Amino acid sequence: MPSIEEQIVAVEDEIRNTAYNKATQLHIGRLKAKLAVLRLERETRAKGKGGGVGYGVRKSGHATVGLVGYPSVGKSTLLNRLTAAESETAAYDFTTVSIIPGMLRWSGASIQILDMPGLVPGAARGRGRGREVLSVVRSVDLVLFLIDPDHRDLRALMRELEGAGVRINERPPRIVVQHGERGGLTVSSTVRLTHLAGGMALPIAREFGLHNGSIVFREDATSDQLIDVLAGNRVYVTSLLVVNKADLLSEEDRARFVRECRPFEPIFVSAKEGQGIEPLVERIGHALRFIRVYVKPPGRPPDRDEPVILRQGDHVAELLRRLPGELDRSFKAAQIWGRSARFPGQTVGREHLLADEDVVTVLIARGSSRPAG
Ligand SMILES: Nc1nc2c(ncn2[C@@H]2O[C@H](COP(=O)(O)OP(=O)(O)OP(=O)(O)O)[C@@H](O)[C@H]2O)c(=O)[nH]1
Ligand SMILES: [Mg+2]
Repeated sequence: MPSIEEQIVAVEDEIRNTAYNKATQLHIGRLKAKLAVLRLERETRAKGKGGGVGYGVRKSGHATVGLVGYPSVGKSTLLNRLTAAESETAAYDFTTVSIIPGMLRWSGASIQILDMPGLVPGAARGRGRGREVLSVVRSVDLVLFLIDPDHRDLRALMRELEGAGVRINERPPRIVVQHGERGGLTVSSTVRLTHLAGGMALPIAREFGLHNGSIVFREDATSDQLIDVLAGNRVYVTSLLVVNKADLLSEEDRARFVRECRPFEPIFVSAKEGQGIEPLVERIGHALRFIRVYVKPPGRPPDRDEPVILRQGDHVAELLRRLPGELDRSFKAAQIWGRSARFPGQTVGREHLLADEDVVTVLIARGSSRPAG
């Protein structure tokens, strides 16, 4: 019986060597499902041996950003440039052997930046510190891919992450899978399926041992997306691409990077010389989709110096959780001024969606001890 690793390599080879067309579509979908199942198996075994979980970095700040790149591209130099951290840097590979955190401030938000050991192909199989790096990547809010003039293969870097169940700049597929006890498997969809038409979903589901239950497609998903949902342990992270050592690049070199990296829009920096750092920090802040909310105590002006930092998509409920005291229980209503308000001073409930630079007064129920700000 070949080992899991050998089986994975064999399936990967077969996928690579099968030309994709209408006739092989189903076969390839099934192979990909098989591969996903084998990888899940590998993860489970690694965890059992205690090799699964990484460094146990303590997350802090409003968001966490991971620096991901090949050895020697300048991750540690960049961390030191962005934060007060002092991570060792050197002109040889694998200088950094553990996760080094630093803190960056952006418009009142604290952003934790994690420097990591260099990533090399084969990381998911445990090469280098790959497994630990990948497990940390799974928990960050934003990945900064770092490449440089000598290490420019972004695709291979992304493939490493993808192989570990990380989905980059994608959103979770709109597919709902339910497991049942008996009665077979039903597939339905609210849209026309072009990739998985004609029962293509069934053999893929079977690879995952799903024989009873239902699959509902709410979008025209691909087999890869179905596999992601069936595998169930995928994480969806946003990423930015940084080209470091821009001090070594000519105008033509830069233009080539821009062409090679599409659809990414690379941010050129020189961590060593300090070029391009401010635009990078801006892009990080925007990618994290922070919003600033100013709390206004009743009858007093808002506190403009200390915004509460939330993320786009957050509601009054998330704001309440951030404020001191037992506001969640004594909350009656909120009054809103700003972009999310239909008119100044609109009264809203917990489910109100907040916008950047909103001013909010929290009203608490009569009988509660403290008027909340
Ligand atoms: N020319 C130039 N060299 C740089 C720049 N940033 C880093 N370097 C050099 O690149 C080498 C590697 O830098 P590190 O910051 O140690 O790289 P790393 O990505 O942390 O490397 P590992 O920890 O081994 O993965 C060092 O010699 C740095 O001085 C830059 O912007 N321009
Ligand atoms: Mg380093």
